[in-house]
Amino acid sequence: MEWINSLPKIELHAHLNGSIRDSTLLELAKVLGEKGVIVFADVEDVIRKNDRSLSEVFKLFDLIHKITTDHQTVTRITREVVEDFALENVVYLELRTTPKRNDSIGMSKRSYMEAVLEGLRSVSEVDTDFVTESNSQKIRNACDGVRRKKIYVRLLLSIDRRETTESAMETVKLALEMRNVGVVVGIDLSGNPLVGEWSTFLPALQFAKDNDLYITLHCGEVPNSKEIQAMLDFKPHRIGHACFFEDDDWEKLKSFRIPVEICLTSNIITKSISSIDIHHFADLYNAKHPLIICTDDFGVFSTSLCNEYALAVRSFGLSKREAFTLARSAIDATFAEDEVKQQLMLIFDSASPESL
Ligand code: 6MZ
Repeated sequence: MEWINSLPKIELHAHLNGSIRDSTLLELAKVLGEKGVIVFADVEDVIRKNDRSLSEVFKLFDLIHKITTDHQTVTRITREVVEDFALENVVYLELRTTPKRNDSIGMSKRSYMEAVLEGLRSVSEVDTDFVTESNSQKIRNACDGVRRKKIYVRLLLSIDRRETTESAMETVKLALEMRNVGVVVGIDLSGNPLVGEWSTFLPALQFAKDNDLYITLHCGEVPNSKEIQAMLDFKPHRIGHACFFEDDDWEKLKSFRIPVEICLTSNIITKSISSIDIHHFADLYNAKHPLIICTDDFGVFSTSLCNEYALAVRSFGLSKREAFTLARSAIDATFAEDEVKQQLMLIFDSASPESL
């Protein structure tokens, strides 16, 4: 399915530290192994393992964070992730990451995010646009005369479910400050779904919403009907996963028309969904409910956005035109400014399914 590579695509659910190239992770792990900070062989095994339960995934993230959480590495992985998405024709990327504090290396949530911004600035393989048109500091990499790929990038700051209300609030305040730069558009709630209480995060999320930040929630990644209902009642602008929804939840989701970020490979590998043919993609798609195909963690799950589209096309019998329409429909679900949405429409209009 070569044409899937040429299809313009929009990625709305990608975690920075889940989207690291294996080669980069192994290289970094080797250096830390040599310094005696970690045992390289342990890391190699975990990194190479493709089949992981949800709880193993979160153990892996703890390991990844040990390897990646210094300013220089955060900058590097941000650059590589943006380049990798652009190279598979992602034209708009909403990348999410959890701002981290680590006093021992002088890292604050703010300096972590500055390292991410530095990563965006350092992209050279492709043209990036990550500040709003109205911002006079508009940064655009020079075009080298050859037709280069161009990607719009916006950021979501994630709140990890292990955080306290105060820490979640700090992230929201940081997002509000960084919104002025134009690149940060919203807040995500993620992390191990078996940890933490909705009531802990609600004050910070409500504050974010009251201040017009967009909100997306990991919702229904494990069975928890009380939390799912409370999350839907909060009316987030999007949700991710929705694997363990019951009839009442589907009814509410559909009546509120909340778009769903669908991560097929992630759901199958973590066994949140037992087999692709019973995945809720089909029901939502047939109901014409807004949904977006996403990768979640392309490094951890060894996938790509092309691969996710190919899986959807194969599993649910989508035609080229249907896949194109689905990819284009993601524009409405982005948290981008209207001006960017219009640019994205032009990009899709200039790439009709017949021309792929
Ligand atoms: C819930 C997930 C996730 O933020 O350090 N994360 N949270 N469910 C998932 N499905 C498998 N995949 C990733 O990226 C890694 C962090 O993203 C969240 C977890 O909090 C993980 O630690 P950042 O860049």
